[in-house]
Amino acid sequence: MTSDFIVVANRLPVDRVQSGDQVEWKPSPGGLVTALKPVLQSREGAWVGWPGCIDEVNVSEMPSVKEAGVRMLPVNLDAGDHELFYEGFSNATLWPLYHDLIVSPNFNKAFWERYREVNQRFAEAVADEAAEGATVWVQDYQLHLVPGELRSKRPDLCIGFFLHIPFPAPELFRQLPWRREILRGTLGADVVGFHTADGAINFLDTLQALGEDVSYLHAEGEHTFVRGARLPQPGDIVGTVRVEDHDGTTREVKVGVFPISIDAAHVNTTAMSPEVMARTEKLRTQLGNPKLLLAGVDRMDYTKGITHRLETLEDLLDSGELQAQDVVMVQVATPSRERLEDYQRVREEVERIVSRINGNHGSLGRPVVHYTHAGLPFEDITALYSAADILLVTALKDGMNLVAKEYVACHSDGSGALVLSEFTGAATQLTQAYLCNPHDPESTAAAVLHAVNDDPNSRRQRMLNMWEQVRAHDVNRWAESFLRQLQKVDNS
Ligand code: ADQ
Repeated sequence: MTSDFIVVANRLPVDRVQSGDQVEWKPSPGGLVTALKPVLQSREGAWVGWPGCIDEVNVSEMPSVKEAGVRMLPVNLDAGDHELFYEGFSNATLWPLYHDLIVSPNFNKAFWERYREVNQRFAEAVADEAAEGATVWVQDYQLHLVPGELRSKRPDLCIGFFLHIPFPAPELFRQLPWRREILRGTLGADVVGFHTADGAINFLDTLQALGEDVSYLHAEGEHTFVRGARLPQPGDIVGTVRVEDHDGTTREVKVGVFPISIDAAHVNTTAMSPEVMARTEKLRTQLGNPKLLLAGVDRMDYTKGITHRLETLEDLLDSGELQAQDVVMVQVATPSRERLEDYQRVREEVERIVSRINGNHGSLGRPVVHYTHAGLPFEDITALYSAADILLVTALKDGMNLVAKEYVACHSDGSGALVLSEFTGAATQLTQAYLCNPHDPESTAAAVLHAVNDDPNSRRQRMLNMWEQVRAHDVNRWAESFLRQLQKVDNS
């Protein structure tokens, strides 16, 4: 029992790179680890998570604090855990259910049972590590049961839970056969956080529908939250839930809105560095210096609406509203969850549309769409953001979407334009984007044409306003606002 502050997430923020017999660990520089490093370092901190491989890894094999900047504690998953807990319950049940059933969730008892077991394992690892009265911050949908498990093992802990993906409307969530267990597990936390007010309210409404004692702090009348009456601000608590623990004691759980963000200064500095600026120039030249460069950057996931945006481009080319000789689009899609059928299907569909557009509108040596199914180094991603005249974020549903914020951070000079789906958490903050409904092809086409034809001053002002928003609400502010709420809790 040594750590005063523990982050627990499905993945550790390091990648294991094996070349021959040599194993090396590389820190994976995500926003989350950047934001949490100062807290982890200033309080005896640790990060508990899966090291990303199915071989058994010992603590002694993990990179030292000096190398990784953070103390890493591995929770091992075997091939069966990976299939049933990670690919199964996390990504074939909860992921589609929480993203409004874009594909059908697989309700499978074997998935659920393994999810429960693996969550118990994560909770045990944390319970063994946490010092008396420590703060534990549990991340995301893979670990819904960890707060509840921890609460029963270690009532002295102060526990936070943050969901990185949307929380669906009660009518959808209630389909889940294990809905009560998931809710009860989550309510083991003292503070439960969502990106948006809709997520927080959906969670509270679901609890109320299932008979929990819920009160909404910004209520106009008892138990009614008037949506839009007063938009909750980042860091606001939207409601509380009174819960009774196994030992008969009652507690209050606070439910709040904490929109995540990026390390805006770091992304901006990267984009402005001479190396990345040179790469940006080179990229535009390689692409033939088109009049209009469009870009899409995503994980290959059916929630991201990649096929929808490609079809919009195709419509605009077919109708002659955009001319093939003027336009180039770059679509970069990182491989993701490749063993799942729905992911294979979306990849095939994306590739079919790309080749149809190039077949109909490209010419030899001059494709309209440049597509790669690969993860790129962050410097290349920032060069692409900087080069692109318009970034297309057309997610059908997305908790936040950090890509939109990264793009804005690369355009602090007011260049560029962002076409952004209304169904992203980012749209609640980046209200100056050219917003679209990706389910409606005409709406997306209109947003693209608006961005192209807008008065340059108005377009510039939109981007400058969004940069102000992203700069002021960076990932540090997100972490601080959540931890501030958690620090107010006293379980002693
Ligand atoms: P994701 O669904 O993974 O995250 P997003 O927020 O857009 O989506 O983050 C993707 C990250 O991956 C970005 O930092 C981006 O730069 C990087 N990336 C994307 N494509 C890449 C490529 N081809 N090569 C290299 N890097 C690439 C989940 C939720 C989101 C929520 C985040 C954080 O689904 O809604 O915003 O968590 O809470």
